[in-house]
Amino acid sequence: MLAVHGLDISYFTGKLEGYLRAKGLTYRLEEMDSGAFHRLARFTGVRQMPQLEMPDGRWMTDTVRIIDALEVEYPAPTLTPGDPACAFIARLIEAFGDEHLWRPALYYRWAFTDDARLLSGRLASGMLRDVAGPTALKRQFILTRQRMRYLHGEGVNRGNRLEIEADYLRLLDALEPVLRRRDWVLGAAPTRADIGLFGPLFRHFHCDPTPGRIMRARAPAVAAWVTRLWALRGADGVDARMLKTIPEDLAPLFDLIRTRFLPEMAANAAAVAARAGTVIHSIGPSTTIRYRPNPYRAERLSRLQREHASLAAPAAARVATAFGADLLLPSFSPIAETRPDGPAGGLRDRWGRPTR
Ligand SMILES: N[C@@H](CCC(=O)N[C@@H](CS)C(=O)NCC(=O)O)C(=O)O
Repeated sequence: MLAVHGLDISYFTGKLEGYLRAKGLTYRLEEMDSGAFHRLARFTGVRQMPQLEMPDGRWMTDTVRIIDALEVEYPAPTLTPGDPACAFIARLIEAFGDEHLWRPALYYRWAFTDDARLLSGRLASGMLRDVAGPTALKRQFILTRQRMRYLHGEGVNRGNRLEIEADYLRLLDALEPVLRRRDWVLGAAPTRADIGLFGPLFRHFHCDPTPGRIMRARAPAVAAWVTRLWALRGADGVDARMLKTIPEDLAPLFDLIRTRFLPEMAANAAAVAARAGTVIHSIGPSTTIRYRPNPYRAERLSRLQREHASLAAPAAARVATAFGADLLLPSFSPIAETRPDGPAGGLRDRWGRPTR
């Protein structure tokens, strides 16, 4: 049986669980403690969760690479649309879910008292169960670490927090009418677009107290979609291969991707390429965000660019029409993949930075 090593409050563990449920693949969740977090990284070269243990003893990490591999190893039901334009859009929405929604998801978890108290308690008794010491101290350690890394470290401050909240509220407003009309983001079958959005929308926005309250009041159809995806045991006879058209009602979501996500990905990639110390990016009228460049994200944009470049002209034209722009991806020199597939290239962290 597949074993997912992670936590039941983790964004990317939730994304992988959603994917396995949509595929109808049986798995068990092994709750990581801090020792396992360090130990298991030796199998894959990346210190992060989830780490996936395959029945034949192989280890994999990075949900994008895992899903790429499992889509080949377990082809049915597929979550990859047969139509190349739809397949590209699904991957783009997945990347938006993975990378752009990370900041608002972490912000809602660690900036609000109720959420931070609940989740620091969960991490103290779960992830840090193998560390000796009083729970109150462990909780304080977690609170300080997470706020440093995921508020300060992701560039959140009092001046830009409303823009970060807007990312969540606009997402709900973009998805609510779509999910009132149909079950899945791209049509009658779940795809990687649903899976990518599921990480933040399930584990953070749906389950954490503050964004959960907002979701229930503002976007009940999104809340229903979260539980619909969680309840899947295989795609129930529907298959993404049937999806052939890019739905027009996704325009508000594409707008967020075009105006909020891709420009920031490009600014980050330019900073990585220039070996700059800081990304400085404008995210609203007189609102900027500053943070340390993220090499993993730069690679992710390169990957999207390569996939976009490999589309045949008619598919690329349909993608351009859907996005209302000729140029989907900002142009800059693609960054070569530097992340190792295994531990041979040394240990890295979730940002793609070398670590020990
Ligand atoms: N790109 C990775 C991201 C995985 C990731 O960021 N996982 C988070 C938990 S949801 C993590 O391991 N954080 C480690 C830390 O906080 O140091 C994927 O797709 O799996």
